[in-house]
Amino acid sequence: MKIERVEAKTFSYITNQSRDTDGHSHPGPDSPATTAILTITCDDGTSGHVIARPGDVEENLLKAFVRPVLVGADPMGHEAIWQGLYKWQRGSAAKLTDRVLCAVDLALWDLIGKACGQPVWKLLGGYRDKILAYGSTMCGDDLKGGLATPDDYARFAEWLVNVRGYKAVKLHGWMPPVPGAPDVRKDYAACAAVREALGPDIPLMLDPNHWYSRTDSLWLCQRLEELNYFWIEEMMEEASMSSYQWLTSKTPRLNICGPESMTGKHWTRAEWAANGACDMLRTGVWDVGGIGPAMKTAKMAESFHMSCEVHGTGAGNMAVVAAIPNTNFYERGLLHPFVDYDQPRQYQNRIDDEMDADGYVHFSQAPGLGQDLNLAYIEANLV
Ligand code: LLH
Ligand code: MG
Repeated sequence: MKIERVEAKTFSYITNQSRDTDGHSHPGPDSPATTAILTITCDDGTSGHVIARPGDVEENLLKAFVRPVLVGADPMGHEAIWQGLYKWQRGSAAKLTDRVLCAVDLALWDLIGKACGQPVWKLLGGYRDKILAYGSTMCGDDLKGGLATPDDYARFAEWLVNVRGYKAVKLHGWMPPVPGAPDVRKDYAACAAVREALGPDIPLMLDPNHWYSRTDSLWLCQRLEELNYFWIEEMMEEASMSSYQWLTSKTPRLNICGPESMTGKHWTRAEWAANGACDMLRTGVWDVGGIGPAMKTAKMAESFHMSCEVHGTGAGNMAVVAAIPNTNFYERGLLHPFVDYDQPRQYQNRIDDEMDADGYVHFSQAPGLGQDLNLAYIEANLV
């Protein structure tokens, strides 16, 4: 079995979510958007797909870096393929990003699963067939009845838990360019309002503005200790590992979770574990360059008796969460009172992460990554 073709197609769909000037998602009016599908096909016709941002699977990237490594290769050699791409990153003038590596790795794993007739999460370890999700809110906004006030967060958290069935909630605080953000005291007020609304026992987490100072971060963390929050993530620039060592040493009753967006894949995460810069490690397929480095992070974390909390949603992250023992939840979102998260997008027959009334996300038994894509819609809406 040999890889024969690697192709990307861009297509359009309608969404009611938009990104602000700092890249955070918010609800908006229905409007056209584009995304892409990357497909890897073998000589026997087996293929694997992944949905990716168009910029991560541009034709010039596929031509220059991806096809030279993949075409003619045995798809089962995913580590050899990943290493082949990784070794090319340094000389690629920063064009071959970790997100490109991730897109290729996910489509390849989807193909491997289909070739083996097995879901990817079972090939990776098959640790569990369901997990509790935490409801991960969008960042705060200034929309009336949205996520504009601490009370808005409290009312939405009540709905998430008491109506939709979530057993844990993570708040994303207010971040620029939302007027008045960042405001460490307002972030705290939202955390306090949600704790008050949900009672003392439900696990709560916070992902605030990513550029707080050490002193603002410590002030916030000490108050989250009093509110019995489970973890906080990315409250400072993650390039400064010593700031995280400093903060972790000062917050014995709050778990510091990271790094999320810091470059350096599993190697950076090993440095954080070895240097006491966090209590819980963080990985995510789109942050570290695919399933391979995310699994390496998780196994390394296990060796330090640390949990590895997986950043983000989607089929690739679900495969990792299902395969490993040392994680607490699946991150489901981003959620907002104005967005029906359970509704499939036009290019999906089914969302990847359906959740039952008890707050469990169940992992697909279908071969591959478990995405149920509407390929006819995609073909009919190519850009
Ligand atoms: O800044 C944001 O919009 C969120 O932090 C987002 O990146 C989200 O994916 C996240 O960090 N979740 O943990
Ligand atoms: Mg985060």
